[in-house]
Amino acid sequence: MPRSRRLVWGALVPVLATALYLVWMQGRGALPAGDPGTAGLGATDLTGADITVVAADLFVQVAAPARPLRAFSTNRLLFRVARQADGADPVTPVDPVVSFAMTMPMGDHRYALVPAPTPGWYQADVVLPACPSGSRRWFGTLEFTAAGQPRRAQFAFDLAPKAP
Ligand SMILES: [Cu+2]
Repeated sequence: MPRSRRLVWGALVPVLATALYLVWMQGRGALPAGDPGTAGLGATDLTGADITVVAADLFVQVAAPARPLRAFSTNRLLFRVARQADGADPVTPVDPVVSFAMTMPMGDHRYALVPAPTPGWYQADVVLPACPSGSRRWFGTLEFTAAGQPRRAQFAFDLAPKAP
């Protein structure tokens, strides 16, 4: 390999390794969250950090004021819709409903969102069962209408056991 190419690779490999590590840590929710809802742009795992989920041309901030999310407990989830990734230019979602499912049938879990005390945010107090299989992985789907168009944003999280 020519010396110049070795130099290029020598410079690129640490950068790529660092970027992959950061993406991996972000995915694990191990990195500290900055502004609520904007730290995890593009991430879909709510387990360890608040996230911003892309919904077509809109962005949905999803926040959990209290963690861990637990089975058979009231878990408050907060949602905010905006045209910008940083939460600027908020959008009022029409008829927002969040529903929850696992990979196996777990019953119907749907919540109509209500306005939260903080303007621009909508909330649901969610109670979900523990899975008999032992799996903790749940999938959330937020559906709403904006500008006459149906929108959908999806995310996932692990549900911790009920507090002892
Ligand atoms: Cu299940």
